Amino acid sequence: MAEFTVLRGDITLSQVDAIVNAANTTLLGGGGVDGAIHRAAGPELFEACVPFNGCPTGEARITPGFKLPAKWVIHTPGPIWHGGQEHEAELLADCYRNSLKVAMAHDCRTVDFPSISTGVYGYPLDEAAAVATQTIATVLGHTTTLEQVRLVAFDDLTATAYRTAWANLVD
Ligand code: AR6
Repeated sequence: MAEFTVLRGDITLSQVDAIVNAANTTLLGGGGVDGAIHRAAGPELFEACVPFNGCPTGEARITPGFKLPAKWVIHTPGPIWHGGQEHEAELLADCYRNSLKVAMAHDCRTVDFPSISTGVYGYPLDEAAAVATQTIATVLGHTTTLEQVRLVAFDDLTATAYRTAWANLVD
């Protein structure tokens, strides 16, 4: 079975088939990891996103990585946290599931995710980590093509939350 790991790092440096971008529904860039990815990839990434005309929350779109070490960027707008009663968990699960689906459709074997929605979008970290790890585990249980999926955490608190959530799943 494909492996899942959590590491501390900067996803713009990931040498993998695809990195996932925690985008917004315009797909035209922003702050946080989205801004970092667009800066590192160069202006061609913005140009490649324009024709999509945006993307609904939970869906995913793919572009080349341009100047990034990653071959592809998969853009997915996460849900904004509104207290948990507005389908946030379903939408967050959709982000992970649809991103991996697009990755597999493009023959990716290695995929890195940031912690979608837990920055500006305010999704509580432990709850987001539980949804993310459960969704990734389900996909990994069914894939024959993916080899490695990683969660690239920008800080220790985030890394710990995903490691704990993964350990709680395996139990
Ligand atoms: N590598 C890995 N993780 C990072 C990096 C990086 N280089 N930079 C930040 N993070 P956020 P969201 C972490 O706010 O909550 C944007 O403006 C960060 O510490 O980037 O989904 C978009 O355009 C946090 O743990 O994404 C949207 O408008 C995680 O990435 C909105 O923010 C996600 O934080 C999306 O908000």
